[in-house]
Amino acid sequence: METLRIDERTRLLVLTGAGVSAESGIATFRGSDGLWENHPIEQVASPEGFREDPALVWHFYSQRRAGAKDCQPNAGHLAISEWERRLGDRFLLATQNVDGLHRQAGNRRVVELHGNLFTTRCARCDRRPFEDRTEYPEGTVPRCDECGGRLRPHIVWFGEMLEPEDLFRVEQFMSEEGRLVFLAVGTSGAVWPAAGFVDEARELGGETWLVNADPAENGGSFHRFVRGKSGDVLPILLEFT
Ligand code: BV8
Ligand code: ZN
Repeated sequence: METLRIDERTRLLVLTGAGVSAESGIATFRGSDGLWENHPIEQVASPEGFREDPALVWHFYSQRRAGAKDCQPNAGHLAISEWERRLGDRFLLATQNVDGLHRQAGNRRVVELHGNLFTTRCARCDRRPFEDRTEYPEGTVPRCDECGGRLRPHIVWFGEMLEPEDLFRVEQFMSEEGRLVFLAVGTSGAVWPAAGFVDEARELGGETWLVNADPAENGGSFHRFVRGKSGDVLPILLEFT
């Protein structure tokens, strides 16, 4: 396997997707061929879906909270956390995952591009999003105790913009001085704008790597592709950096 070289000028940007959490027992999106209880995920994870049937959407997220709450980080998460420990501010992690496992594995320089499963906010007033691990019983739509509006998961749904400051933080990191290495792990490269990061990294002269169990939709954009499970491959890459 080619070696991922990291020297004192290297700045490592890691992007993760659902594949990194698969070995922790969390289902990927493509694995369930994009369906949840016969609903296309793009439909349930959307503002339209929430307007149409908020109880169904809360049932979907309550089930995912139940499924994720006892999961532990795996060897892939731990390798990514070790890279942060070694590189400090020459490391940044952008994750598409909402399961919180990277923080549990020790990462602190994390941008949760698509939000967090265990955080809830009010769909009406601008009270701060708050930690909420509640698995709401089927049929309930929790209400805001400040304005009476509907509560919603603090998740970026399909058709919703990502937080501008999150995207800015990733762009800023990519464009700073040094030798940029971009490593995408466990992502099918299907969802934008995260799927476009590899193109930006290349334009900035970065060396781009993909570690994934299968070929990805944007796989052709990467200089290197290492096919395999992140829990197996990342510890080996780490050992040689
Ligand atoms: C936006 C929160 C501006 C939800 C998520 C064209 C038409 C229509 C829409 C669009 C379009 N072009 C762009 C868009 C917009 C859309 C999009 O990209 N759609 C896609 C489907 C075409 N993007 C958006 O809407 C984004 N917002 O663009 O705003 C805008 C506004 C209005 C209109 C247009 C544009 C918002 C995107 C965020 C959506 N929210 N998550 C939730 O989680 O409940 S995305 C969600 O799906 C996940 O967060 C995750 O990011 C994504 C699934 O992707 P992956 O993480 O890659 O997971 P996946 O299962 O796909 O792949 C796993 C991979 O791992 C596989 O390849 C597998 O081989 C591999 N694997 C498995 N096991 C392992 C492994 N690899 C290694 N080791 C293993 N063990
Ligand atoms: Zn409110």
